[in-house]
Parts: sequence; C-alpha cells; structure tokens
Amino acid sequence: MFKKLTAKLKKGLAKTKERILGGLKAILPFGRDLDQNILDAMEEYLYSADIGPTTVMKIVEDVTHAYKEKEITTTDECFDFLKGTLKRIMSHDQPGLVQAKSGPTVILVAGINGSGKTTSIAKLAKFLVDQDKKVMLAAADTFRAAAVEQLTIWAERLGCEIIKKNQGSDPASVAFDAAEAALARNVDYLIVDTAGRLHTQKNLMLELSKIERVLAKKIDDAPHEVLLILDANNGQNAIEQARRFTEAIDVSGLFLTKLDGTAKGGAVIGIRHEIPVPVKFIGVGEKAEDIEEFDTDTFVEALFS
Ligand SMILES: Nc1nc2c(ncn2[C@@H]2O[C@H](COP(=O)(O)OP(=O)(O)OP(=O)(O)O)[C@@H](O)[C@H]2O)c(=O)[nH]1
Ligand SMILES: [Mg+2]
Repeated sequence: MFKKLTAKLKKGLAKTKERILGGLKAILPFGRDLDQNILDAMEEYLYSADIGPTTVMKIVEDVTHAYKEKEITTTDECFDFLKGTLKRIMSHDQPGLVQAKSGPTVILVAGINGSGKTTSIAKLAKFLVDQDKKVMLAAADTFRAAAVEQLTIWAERLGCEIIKKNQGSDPASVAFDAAEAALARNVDYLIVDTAGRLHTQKNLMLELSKIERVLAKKIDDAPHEVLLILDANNGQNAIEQARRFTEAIDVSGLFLTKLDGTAKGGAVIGIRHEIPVPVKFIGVGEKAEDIEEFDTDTFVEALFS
C-alpha cells in the first residue's frame, strides 16, 4: 500500500521521471525477450541517472540474479522487477517527525549554503500549523544579512511567532532565548534556522553543537529532531554530502529540496539505500505548501506511474 499520489508530487518529480523512466522505457520496450545486451544497456543507463554507483551495482546484481534464475524472461517483467527492487532497497524505517514526550518539540535545521533551509522551515511550519500546532521559529542564522528578514517574512505569512536578534549575535544566544520563549508560550514546535555550513568547517560545526547544548539545557532531550537539508540538484554529490554530514553530527532526518527543478532526483534512491538516516520530507517547489512527507512506495510509484 502507498499513499495517494498527489498532483504536487507528480509535478515535482516530472523532470526526474522523464529522465529515469523515459530512458528505461526505451531500453525495456514492452514484450521483448530479455537478453544480456539489454541488461548491459540498462546498467549503463542507470549509472547516468544520479542514483550513485554503489546503489546501481546492487540493483543490477538483483536484476541479473533474477534473469539467471529465469524469474524474469521479458523486458516488461524486468521493468516490473526493477520497480520492486527499488522499493525493496529503499525501504528502511520511515518514521515521521519525532515528538517530545511533553512540552515543545525542538527541530534544528542544518545544511550547506543555499540548500533550502529557510524555505524548508517555512514549509515545515505550514505543515504543522495546518495540523493546528502552535509553531515558533528561531532565527539562529545571524550570519547572513538578509537571513533574519527572510525568516521574519515567512513567520508573518504563516502567523508564527519568531525569536530573533541582531545580525552578528551569537546564534546560541538566539537558541537560548527561543527555548525560553517556547516554554513560556507553550508552543508545540520550535524550529531553529541556522546559517549554511560545510561539514569540514570545524568552527561552524562546533557552533552547531553549542546551539544543541543550549537547547538541551532548557528543554529535555532537545533538539528532538535534527534535519539535514539537501539540495537534490547536487545529484550524486548530495549522497556524498549526506554521508559526510551524518558522520559529523547526529542527524535524525533528511529533507530533500528542489526535486521539482531537477532531473537528478535519482539521488533519492541512492540516499535511501546508502544513508542510514530516513528521508522525512521532500520539497517540490518554492511555496510553503510545496512539501511532501516522504514515503518510499509513493515515491517509486510516482516515478513509474
Ligand atoms: N524550486 C524549488 N526551489 C526551492 C526549494 N526549496 C528552496 N528553494 C529555493 O532555493 C533558494 C534558497 O533557499 P533558502 O531557503 O534561502 O536556502 P538556505 O539554505 O536557507 O540558504 P542560506 O541561508 O543562504 O544558506 C531560494 O530561492 C528558494 O526559493 C524547492 O523545493 N524547490
Ligand atoms: Mg537560510
């Protein structure tokens, strides 16, 4: 069973679908006997689809095995088998957002510059507000001049409270104030924006840890969720980025953005297969409503529909 394919998801995945499905359909036309040449062409094609070599190797191994065992003998059987293989290799745990046992749930958002952190926060806030949750935002990206302003505009649009300080303030002090305010105002969710950083920037990674410590001091077990925001346009590099970041900090979930603008969404397959952290959301546009909860089966169905 999979969730309903929404128009948003179909439209958001259109470019990736065109790339992956378009090519596969040409290689696996309906009703042809399967042979090694076809399988070789399929393998070569998959390598070009941003899925990542490790994952392609696994897919090809499974398909080849099925061919040798005569489980699949025609191109359309191969096509269906491929779809099933994708679902299988992408299907580890799919928990939704973590929730605090009591009091505010704190979500810390991290990622490299321009990956879509602030926009994704707006999407998450809308997603939660639509479920009648009381949401507060914290502008702990005090580095970039327009960052606070950008989050403020979203907060106003979405009717969320925002905690902010002047540009250049210590991000941890914003987090501290926000945690206090979240408790005082009894919000359901506090979402903390942070400045873009690379996993290699030691000081900035330490700054992130400091934000986490400050939050934990005020609110038990905070942050309850650390979401890493990844731009799907980076294709195979997004898989590598996910690997590096999740090694450096305790990431609890991934949010893949800009799937609507890229044909490189195949990276989601590699990320699901290779990274032991669940993809929780995907971004399929620039508006606050352009968010989808990630679900493997629905994703694969959307790609193959
Ligand atoms: N098409 C599309 N654009 C997106 C999506 N998510 C974010 N963007 C755009 O990507 C650009 C960067 O988004 P931001 O949210 O500012 O990214 P950020 O990670 O907060 O950037 P910094 O704070 O500068 O590190 C903006 O133009 C967004 O509108 C998405 O899912 N689809
Ligand atoms: Mg930002």
